Amino acid sequence: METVAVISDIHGNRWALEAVLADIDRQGITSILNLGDVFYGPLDPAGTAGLLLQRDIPTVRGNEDRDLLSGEPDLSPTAAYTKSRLRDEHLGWLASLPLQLRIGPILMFHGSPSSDTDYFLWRVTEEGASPRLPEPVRDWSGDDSASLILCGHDHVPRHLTLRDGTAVVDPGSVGLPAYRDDAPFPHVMQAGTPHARYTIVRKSGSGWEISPRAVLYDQEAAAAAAERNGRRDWAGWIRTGTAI
Ligand SMILES: [Mn+2]
Repeated sequence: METVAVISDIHGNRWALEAVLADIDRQGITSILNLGDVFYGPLDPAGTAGLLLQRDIPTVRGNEDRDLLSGEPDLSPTAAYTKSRLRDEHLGWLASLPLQLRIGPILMFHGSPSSDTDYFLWRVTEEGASPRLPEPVRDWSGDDSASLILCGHDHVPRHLTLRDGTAVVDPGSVGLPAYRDDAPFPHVMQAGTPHARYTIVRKSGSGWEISPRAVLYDQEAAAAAAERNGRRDWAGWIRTGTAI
């Protein structure tokens, strides 16, 4: 696996996923890794499943994937919508996903090594989110032999090189470029543009070459779906890539 396309946080945005897969195919890249949060959202979960499950893509499970499986009687309206659109085979596929995967020198997880709801590369305080520096990240990664660590969940493309040379890559979000959240404190995460994001990682002699991609797609179609499903907040985030 010399060259790999890393995707994450599709969140049911079939329009964005279609554009990203076309961009990956155009470049002749055949290895894709997926960091989870695949279907949850007021968009097109079944269309997303249709596109994704026909390919054999190693995938880890995200927190929103877990919530869809929880059998929780009080699902949020958006989770209930998502679940109602998915077939048993889609939910079965979600249930089969591991929380972490190790593929050769690559370690992948959705949030952090210990939780699918941690941000690995961001710290959230009363003041909002701020980027973590390399050393705390190294201490937390807990795996000294991986030379490439892949993480998602925060929807903002970012990469770090740790002191021992380990590359940490967060590809950002394919389908939701910005959002607001209340836990553990109110904060905003935003990529700043509406593009569908993913990252190409290439093994080179001395390390990993990292190429973030920002792909144009029909974000208006996705935003309109969010509005039809009662989520004007999602529509705005999708249209602008900001959540202020
Ligand atoms: Mn997540």
